[in-house]
Amino acid sequence: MRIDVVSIFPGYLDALDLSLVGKARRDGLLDLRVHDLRDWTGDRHRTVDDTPFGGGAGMVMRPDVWGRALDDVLEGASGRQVLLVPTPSGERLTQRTVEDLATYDQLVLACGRYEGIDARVAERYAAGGVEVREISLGDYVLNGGEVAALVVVEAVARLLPGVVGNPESLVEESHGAAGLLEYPVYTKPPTWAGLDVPEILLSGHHGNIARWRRDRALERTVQRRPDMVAALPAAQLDKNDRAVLARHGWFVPAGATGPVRVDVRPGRPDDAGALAELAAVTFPLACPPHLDEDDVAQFVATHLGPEHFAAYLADEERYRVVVAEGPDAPVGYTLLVLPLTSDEPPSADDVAALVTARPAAELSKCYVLPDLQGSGLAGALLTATLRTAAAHRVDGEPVAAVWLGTNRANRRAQRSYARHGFVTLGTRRFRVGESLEEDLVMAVELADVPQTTPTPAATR
Ligand code: JD8
Repeated sequence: MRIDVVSIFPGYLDALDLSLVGKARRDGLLDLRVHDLRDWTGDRHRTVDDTPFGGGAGMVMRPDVWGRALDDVLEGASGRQVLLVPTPSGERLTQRTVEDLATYDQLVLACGRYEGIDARVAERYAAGGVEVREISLGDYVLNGGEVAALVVVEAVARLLPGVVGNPESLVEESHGAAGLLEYPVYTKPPTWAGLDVPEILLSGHHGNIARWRRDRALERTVQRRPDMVAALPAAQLDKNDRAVLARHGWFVPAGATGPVRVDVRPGRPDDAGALAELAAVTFPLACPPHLDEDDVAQFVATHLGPEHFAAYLADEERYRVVVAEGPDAPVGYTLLVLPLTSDEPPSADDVAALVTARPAAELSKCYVLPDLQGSGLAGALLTATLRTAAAHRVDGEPVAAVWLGTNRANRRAQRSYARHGFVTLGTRRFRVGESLEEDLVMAVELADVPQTTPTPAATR
């Protein structure tokens, strides 16, 4: 590949004589030519700039000087060439851009200074059939294009065959094909400044080490670059990946291209309307098929309308609502019914006989939209809800247990509840409209529920 850099400060690019790029030039893997723009001036003062038309501060670089320089540099080069003009107003340079530029035969970098280059330069070459790309390093202002030229040359050169010793090392990099930030790296000594290298890296177990590294890369990306998480292809996320993302509030809906951020939070009064809409969709879906639609609709109208949610959200002594807020609307929710006294029995006698712990709260509703079932969201909602119950005090006593009724046929729900410590205590009769259903009664003692998300052993 040939790269030409034109600048009034050619010495700025001397750093490219060093390190891998310098070696690539000496090994003939890269033909890098740095040119002084003033070589194409014609006057005694080697003038490259003049005052801006329309007034204003500073100076603008003359088009005629740039034209002579770029004509010479672009001429005679064979193959695919592109004229790159660094500017704060350019398209953001990314690893995808760099990977594309690495496929060209010639890159020409026009490094401006002052207030920039006369706009007709880019216009004229584009009109003349030369591919022109205005690029920016990022949303901050530099004094010229040379730094961008250094970045482009190094970022492109290291992708050229033979430049980086072990091409393998290009694979797991930040912004690489995986779309993740890189994992933390360590070397000798195993203990430094009282800090140990993570044990797993000394284990020699390559599978565990690879998993640990991927988990750390996912965590870093979630913490530092949520925009990159949203862009992760769902097809590249395995079960473990999805579990790590779920622990950080990112879930992959069925059929979605990638993860979505879901914020699990306490309900607010203004959630009433949206929660009623969500309940009207989710409650029927959890009902067994034999249930009469009218009965289901009557139940929804009687218990899950906006006025009902407004009441639940307004009375925190009796009710607690936890909402899973998706990008545009709630995608899940739970409704806890709290005891008003420490010895208040569950509302139904058949349940009160089964759930003997006191104070006991009822997990009355726990629903997520179908495309998020199996994504880990129900689990996150349950964890937050059990924590809410555990933090509640009735007559100074912490809530000791949470019970729920779930339709005998709803195996998926029962498995999810069991994963959170719920055990089946028996059954109860549950009325939906005119139909009397049989529910399983499950309960969990909150003393057994860890109050903090267990930190996976591997991170220590
Ligand atoms: C080229 C002249 C300076 C810019 C007046 C300050 C890139 N990410 C980036 N930030 N800044 C640049 C950049 C700045 C340049 C030139 C690139 C040529 N300047 C100008 C406009 C405001 N001065 C850049 N890539």
